[in-house]
Amino acid sequence: MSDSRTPVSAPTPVTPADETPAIGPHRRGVQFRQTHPLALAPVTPPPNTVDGFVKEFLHELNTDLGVALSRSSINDQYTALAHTVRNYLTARWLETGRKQREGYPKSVAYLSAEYLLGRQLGNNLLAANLSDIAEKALHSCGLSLATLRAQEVEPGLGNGGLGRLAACFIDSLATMNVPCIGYGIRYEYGIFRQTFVDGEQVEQPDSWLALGNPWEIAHPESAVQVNFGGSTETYDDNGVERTRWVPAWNVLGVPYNYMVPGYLNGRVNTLRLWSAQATQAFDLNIFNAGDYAQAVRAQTFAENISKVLYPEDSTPQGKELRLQQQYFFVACSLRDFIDGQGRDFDLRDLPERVIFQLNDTHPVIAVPELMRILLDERGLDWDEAWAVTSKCFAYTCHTLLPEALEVWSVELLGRLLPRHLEIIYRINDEFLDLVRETWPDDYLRLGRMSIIAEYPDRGVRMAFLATVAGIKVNGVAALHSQLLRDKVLNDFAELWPEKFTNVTNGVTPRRFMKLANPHLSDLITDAIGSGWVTDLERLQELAPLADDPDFRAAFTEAKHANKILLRDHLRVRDEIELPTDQMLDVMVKRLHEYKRQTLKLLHIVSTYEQIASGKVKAADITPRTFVFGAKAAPGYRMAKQIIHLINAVGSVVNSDPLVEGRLKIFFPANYNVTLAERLIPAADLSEQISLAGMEASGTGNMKFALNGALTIGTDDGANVEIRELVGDDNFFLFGMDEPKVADLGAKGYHPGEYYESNPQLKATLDLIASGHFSGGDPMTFEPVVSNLVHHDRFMALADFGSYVEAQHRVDALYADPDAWTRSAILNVARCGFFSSDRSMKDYIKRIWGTNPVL
Ligand code: NBG
Repeated sequence: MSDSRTPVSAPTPVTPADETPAIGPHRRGVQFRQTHPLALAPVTPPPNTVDGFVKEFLHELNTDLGVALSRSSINDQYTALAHTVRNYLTARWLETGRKQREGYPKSVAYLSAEYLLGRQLGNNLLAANLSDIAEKALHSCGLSLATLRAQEVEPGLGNGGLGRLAACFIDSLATMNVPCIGYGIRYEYGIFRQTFVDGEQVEQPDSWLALGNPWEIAHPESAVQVNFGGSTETYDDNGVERTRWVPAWNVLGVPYNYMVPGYLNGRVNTLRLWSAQATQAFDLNIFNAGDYAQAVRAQTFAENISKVLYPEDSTPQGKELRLQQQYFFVACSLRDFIDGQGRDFDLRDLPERVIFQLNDTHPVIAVPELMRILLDERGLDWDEAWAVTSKCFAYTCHTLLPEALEVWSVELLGRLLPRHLEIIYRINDEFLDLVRETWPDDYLRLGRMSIIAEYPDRGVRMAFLATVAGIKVNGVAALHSQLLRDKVLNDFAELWPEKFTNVTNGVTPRRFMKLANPHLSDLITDAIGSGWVTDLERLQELAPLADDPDFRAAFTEAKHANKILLRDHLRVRDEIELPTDQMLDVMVKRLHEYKRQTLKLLHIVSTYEQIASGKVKAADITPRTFVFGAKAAPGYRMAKQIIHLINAVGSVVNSDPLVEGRLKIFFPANYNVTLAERLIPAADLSEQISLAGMEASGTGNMKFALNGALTIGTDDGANVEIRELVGDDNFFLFGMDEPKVADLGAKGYHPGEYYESNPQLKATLDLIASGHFSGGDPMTFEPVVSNLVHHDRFMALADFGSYVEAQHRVDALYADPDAWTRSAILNVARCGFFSSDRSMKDYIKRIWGTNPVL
């Protein structure tokens, strides 16, 4: 036990020579005294008027970009506009920071390797209530806000739901006035840009920074050093044996700050993304000797760390560079947070200042990193360090697929982070002591629960480490949390039942309703006032209006207007001509077998086959437009073949006169947040058809329901809660539930039996197998068909019959527009629960404690 609290805080600063009390930042030793009245006054934003906005905009254009309006490019105008909006938010940002340092309220530090932010301009205008002023100001300069908005390249620093959730959460925390800092990685290349060549996915680099990024502010002077490799050694520290890490190499982490404005509340939180830089630009000796490439090798190597986002979703990528990325951003973030607490701060009080929320296992290496800081840098003993560390983290799990849980090989971890591996071993030893005490002689359990896996190779199970260290472990929907407790982390739940909790995901109504769907938003505001934007449960007040014919008509009109907007958008973006007078049936999400895009496709091909074979008259089917949007991980072959098949079916069906006016299939490439904002408000039917027990939550499902689409879905993830809230009459449920799936799996699943016994399913698969969609070549899609008929891990064939039957119910309801619209309105009215504001309240209540608020 260390008996003194002195060694814990950082070394005392050198006293300035003249002993005068310093004003201004101490951290870099800069001392200055303000005297000018303006320098002493609070920072103020530009005037909130059209003229004030124009002046600021022109100032940015002229002085920052150095161009006259008459000579400026659209990118100049967009950049100046972004800077202008930023300038309006700056005063609030500085004020938020000042208040933070004044009181040091407990903060949330959200650690996430991904943030799928979407475009910033519209959201920031909305948060600052500047949309109208900006529109008028630009108009008076002869410019259009819509054109400049279209110029923004969205920061695709995430793969899918997990990254988008992080973005929704930081929006909600700012809006709810909760001190939060988001930490992550500033990837130079985000999620790849998807294009199709002959229907096949081709990836292109996402050079989102090519035209500059007006939303970030770099602070190279505050770069943080991050070490890697080397070895550890012990030494004698006044009779105490201590360990230190002797690293072999290091890089710098340069912080880039982004504003995270709350909605109309004056708070602006920070998102801090780290960019890797070499500690030394190049080796001068080698350079002088003429080997230029070799001279910059170290630099290239270091900068690779934040070069590109791993495009994997729901399955981890066990690559060394990925572990480097994880440690890199976590080490920078912990250092940054701790340094920000001031010099005299005693790290033993850290749990009063922060909760580090671990967004999946990607940042879990933060646990041994904090231990290392406390033990090796601050001289705490093990028990003290663990007492602090085990109060600072909480872990959110986002998956159920066993193969998706990260395991790092001991060999790799030891090579890259030798001290961390030692610490992990010790954490595991102490933890296994506890397991032994609790269940003496239960060796199987010890093996099952050990943080270190022995098979197939020695590896560190990051989810277990997070569970052992976290104050809480949560799943992301009720069913998911229950399955975590009962299955994936069952031993841990027996040991610490109180550690496990649920927080159902949510989405931000600012971006996904107010910004994305102004038609519906205005209609809602006219009906119930504007309070719903920050208090989404108030949507309930819409429920009685489901029976009001005038409201229904207005609702239908808003949906139709959104279809027209989408049609216009896709016409330019993808040269697609979207029908606006029929059902729009949408499935957008990452391409993954468990999500079952193939099941959707089987339904489409089945409908087509029935017409093509004369079993059904084209005139008798409900006209539908199917839209897919999905990226496949570049190395995921089956997913890419499924994309190819969807496109192939689309090109045959779309050009077949037999189904003209009745069926269309579109697959706009490069589904992203920007496209989601256009598609979701226009959709009638939302496809949420994963195999029960596989989708942790889903958040697209919430966005669709809140925008007035009806869901056809399985009892999976948050679908379960959506259905419970909207009612069975307003949700098209189909398929096996999770216990049935488990039973069937245990009994032995034979997809061939479904193929043989369901003639419609057989005809459908046979049509694909015949080569009908591949120019007569039966081999092109043979792997997809044979995988379904012989393996079908996600039981698409087993659910096919029930799915088709549910689609008939969809058609029947759609045939009654009043009944359909009534249901759609009730979906909106009853889904207020799915606001990410509510998720944040649940985190505060169930995980973070009464603090942190205000
Ligand atoms: C995803 C799940 C989704 C869930 C999001 C956000 C990963 C690892 N998980 O179901 O697949 O909605 O996380 O929680 O990306």
